[in-house]
Amino acid sequence: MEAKQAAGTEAARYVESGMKLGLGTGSTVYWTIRELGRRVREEGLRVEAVPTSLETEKLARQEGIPLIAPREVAGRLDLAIDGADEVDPALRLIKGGGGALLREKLIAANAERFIVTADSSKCVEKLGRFPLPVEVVPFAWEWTQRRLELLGGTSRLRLTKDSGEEPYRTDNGNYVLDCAFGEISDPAAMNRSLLEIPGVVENGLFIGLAERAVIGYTDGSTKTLR
Ligand code: ABF
Repeated sequence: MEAKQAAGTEAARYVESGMKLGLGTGSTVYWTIRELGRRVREEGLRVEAVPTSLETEKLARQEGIPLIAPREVAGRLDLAIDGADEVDPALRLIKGGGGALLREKLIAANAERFIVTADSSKCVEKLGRFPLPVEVVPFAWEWTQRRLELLGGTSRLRLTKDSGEEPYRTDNGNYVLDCAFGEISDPAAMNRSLLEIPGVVENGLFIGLAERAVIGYTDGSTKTLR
């Protein structure tokens, strides 16, 4: 069993019948969704889920996992499970490589518990080796980019994979600037600075949201960081 499958499958163990879930995006949480689908079909697991992306919505439907809209969740979600691009020892994350960071942060912030699942290559001592995704409105994005780069780095407008020229659009119709800031010494401060820039909608720094991380290794073993 490879590392992503081990981590994603293990993360599904935290799900109990009756839960309202937030289901994330990416190739690790893919295995969480597959395992939940198996439990729904074979064990009668009763859950309802809010997907964080159109990609996850499609996969969850295929797996027979009942889906609900955010407005159908009276209070907070019971549990959100999602992947990450980087995880530091304090469980601070960089997310958004998959472009779903805004909905992912909304769901993680509105869940009683948020568990992140990743293969061990995502574990870092300091965040920032992975370019930080920042979601920006398309209007005057070049002005926003200039303000972002004053924080000390370079950034690139994310393009669609196929065309290579068209700007990538998030599910919310926005652009993504991938920002190479280098090592981020104070992620919380960086998060605040980014959110003060007009035109920035959200960024991929998840601070103080994850309560544990399920990490998978190439030998199929997993470890839980708290
Ligand atoms: C998603 O999971 C994104 O935030 C992040 O980019 C991705 C991690 O990718 P993967 O699990 O495919 O390695 O939530």
